[in-house]
Amino acid sequence: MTLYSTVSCIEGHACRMVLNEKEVECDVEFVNLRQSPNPILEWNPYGESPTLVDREITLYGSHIIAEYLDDRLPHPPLMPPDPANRGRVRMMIYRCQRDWLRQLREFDEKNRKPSKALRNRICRSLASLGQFISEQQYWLGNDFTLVDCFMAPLLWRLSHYDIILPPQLKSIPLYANRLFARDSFSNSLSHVEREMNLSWGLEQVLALSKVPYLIEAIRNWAMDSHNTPQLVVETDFPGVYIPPQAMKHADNGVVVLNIHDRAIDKFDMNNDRIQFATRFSGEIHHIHIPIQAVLGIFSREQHDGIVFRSGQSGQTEERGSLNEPVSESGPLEKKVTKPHLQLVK
Ligand SMILES: N[C@@H](CCC(=O)N[C@@H](CS)C(=O)NCC(=O)O)C(=O)O
Repeated sequence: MTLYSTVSCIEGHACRMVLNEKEVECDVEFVNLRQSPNPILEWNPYGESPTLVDREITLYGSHIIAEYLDDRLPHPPLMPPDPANRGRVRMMIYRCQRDWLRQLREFDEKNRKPSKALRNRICRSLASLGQFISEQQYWLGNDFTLVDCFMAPLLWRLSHYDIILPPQLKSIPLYANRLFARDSFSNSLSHVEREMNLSWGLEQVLALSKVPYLIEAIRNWAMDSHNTPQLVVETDFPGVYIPPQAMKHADNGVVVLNIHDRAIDKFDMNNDRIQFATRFSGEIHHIHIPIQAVLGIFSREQHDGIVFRSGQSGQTEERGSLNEPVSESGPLEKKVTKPHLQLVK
């Protein structure tokens, strides 16, 4: 089996990652399409990278190659078993190719950096399509699929294309690091691709945010001191789910929630998100807050705690009255005046 690919082709990179996931013996031949005659024309009438030759069959179109490899080499499976989820994988690869890979390639072919408009568009669409990534390991859920083999080469190239994700969108870099740490990814890189993101090894060290550890510490300190730990949350942050009854009391895109064990149930925090259940008007609601949406945490009684960052409004620790109380029972908090918070960078 031979895969022909250029040294920097994004789609070729995706197929190389699939091959490495399958741990199959395959020759990867790096080709130069500018050579005359184009070496791929022998196999593919379009002369495009990637092209796969496997015994008597030749395939091109990266999604076709990727699915063929998954059919031909079933372990580990990279497609879900059921038709609906297989359809989701196919749709996401289609969108990834159409909205991102093809457009970036067009700039590459002209030897130009992508326009600012395209970079902004990619940033926005990554943010909106990737907003659930903080709840799961991979793009479509907790199973690694072919979609991740297409996302990895794209995410690897973001800094190369000067596409800078907003700092509050940390779940995508965390997801990217999860992909880059796979052997199949590092083994799939050509020497040119390896140089595209030299800072990755350093950034990886930052992958574990200290924020959840600090939230846990301040929450425990407040509860052990018979005080009330209050979480300050940016309500518009993608992936925040707070029931409408609580949202009504948000002030300037910020809501303060009592997260004392007495006020909530099933508090569950990991490096990406906080979840808990609470009651409003006797009804149980499940709250979901990506860690990046947390602006700070402090004790209501001592007005002491930590600010992680300011909200979109630009206010910082000098934020005074955050919102009015609704009831003593739910997690909504009483008016807070000038907590003495320390800004943690
Ligand atoms: N839709 C194709 C696109 C493949 C493609 O256009 N590849 C580029 C290289 S990344 C190419 O071969 N361009 C032709 C050229 O540079 O002459 C796929 O997904 O494989």
